[in-house]
Amino acid sequence: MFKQLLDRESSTFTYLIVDDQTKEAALIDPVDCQMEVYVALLEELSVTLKYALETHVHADHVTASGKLRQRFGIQTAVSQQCGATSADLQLNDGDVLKLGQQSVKVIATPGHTPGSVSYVWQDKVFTGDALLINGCGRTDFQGGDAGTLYDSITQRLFILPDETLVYPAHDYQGRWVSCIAQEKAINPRLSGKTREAFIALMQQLNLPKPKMIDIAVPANRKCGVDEDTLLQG
Ligand SMILES: N[C@@H](CCC(=O)N[C@@H](CS)C(=O)NCC(=O)O)C(=O)O
Ligand SMILES: [Fe+2]
Repeated sequence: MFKQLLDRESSTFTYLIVDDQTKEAALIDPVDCQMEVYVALLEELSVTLKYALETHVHADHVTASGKLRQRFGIQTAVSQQCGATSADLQLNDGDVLKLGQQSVKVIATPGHTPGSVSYVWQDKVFTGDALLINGCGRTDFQGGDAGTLYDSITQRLFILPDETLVYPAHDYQGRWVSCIAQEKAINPRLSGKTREAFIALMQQLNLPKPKMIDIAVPANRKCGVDEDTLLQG
């Protein structure tokens, strides 16, 4: 079972993945203000949430992972490189998380942030802000590095089977899904671009800072909840 959910405020996708045998589930990149949507969905589907998996410490919204932990006793997971020490699982490249007999594999895809990871499950890859549809995450804050992102995309993601479905953390233009072959062929940031050309392009983006960055980054290092609340929770 698989659901793609959208938080319209931040254009963030959240994914629910479920092992049909055991009904164990994980939410990838849950958003704080959508908490009640998740609670209702989990109940409706009669699934048991086991993990909240972050693709990175987000700059544009607060995660629901800490609230989900308080409510369901789940484990929160994020890359060890993120400095989010309150997360239960500190992930590294190659780690495998189990939902029943099914595996969710962690691939380190740094560059948007040093702790950005992608998750591979079945025929899908959840790329966070490493690879977006027809784009990629910006590299101008949170320790971002364009050369590193180019290497992650070309050496870690573009080696996946062409038909692998690409599910990003955001889309700002109403798109929902892509695949590796499509991104290799037509992603304007990457298709036919050398590493140097990609770095030059990323340096010229001049994007405005995300509105929530000063609130979201420190909150997300603590799974989106105040530590005191967490202790009481
Ligand atoms: N307008 C959005 C900007 C969000 C933003 O900068 N998103 C980051 C991901 S955290 C990004 O990499 N965007 C890529 C892009 O806009 O091309 C906000 O204020 O939240
Ligand atoms: Fe991001």
